[in-house]
Amino acid sequence: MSLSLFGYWRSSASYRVRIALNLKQLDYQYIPIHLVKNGGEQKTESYKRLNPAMLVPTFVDDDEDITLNQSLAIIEYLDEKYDSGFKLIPQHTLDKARVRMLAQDMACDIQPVSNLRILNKLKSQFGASDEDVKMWAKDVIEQGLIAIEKRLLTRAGKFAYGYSITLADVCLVPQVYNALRFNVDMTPFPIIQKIYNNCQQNQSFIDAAPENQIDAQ
Ligand SMILES: N[C@@H](CCC(=O)N[C@@H](CS)C(=O)NCC(=O)O)C(=O)O
Repeated sequence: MSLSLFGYWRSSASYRVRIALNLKQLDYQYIPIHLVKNGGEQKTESYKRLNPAMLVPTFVDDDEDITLNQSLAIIEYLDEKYDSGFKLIPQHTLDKARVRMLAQDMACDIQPVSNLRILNKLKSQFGASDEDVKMWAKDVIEQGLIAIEKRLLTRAGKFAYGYSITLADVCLVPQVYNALRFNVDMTPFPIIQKIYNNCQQNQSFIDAAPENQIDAQ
């Protein structure tokens, strides 16, 4: 088995897949793609062959000639294909939908709107300052977390959905990392904070953390 992940230390989508690979106890090679250096290595011809959307992450299984993009699709693939480690997607139809709902709150409604290329566009096309784009990202994250905190009230336990780690936690930890990066005040989000802290006790989350990657700056 020869698995690789092309990612960037601070990319929340790459962080999700690193957590999932660790929780599934899968060995993989991590190949850094610098999103800023030289205008962004995600825009090179060689990387575009792996992901025409010019985004990280990309997951590759050389033995099976598989290349996948989109962190949630990669994680669901890993969870279905490998029985090892944690089961990240519940079996029951409604549980599965609720876990995906939480995951998509973060991966579809928060992260894309505060992604690097959106922030760059706000600056280059609409004259936003560095301070403006930081406020934009902070606001988008805060609005998203307000909704998630309310959702978690009903079904969170030790983790985002009950008492075992799921895809929702795999998305929550990188999202909180981003919130902290943009100086979001986390005091209105006690449940999110509790889950974040519980996840941080797990070695798979620790090993996947941005500061523990070979390309961390
Ligand atoms: N929906 C995609 C999002 C991928 C994405 O937005 N990646 C960001 C880093 S988190 C990226 O590559 N940004 C580079 C850019 O904006 O140029 C996924 O979940 O994999």
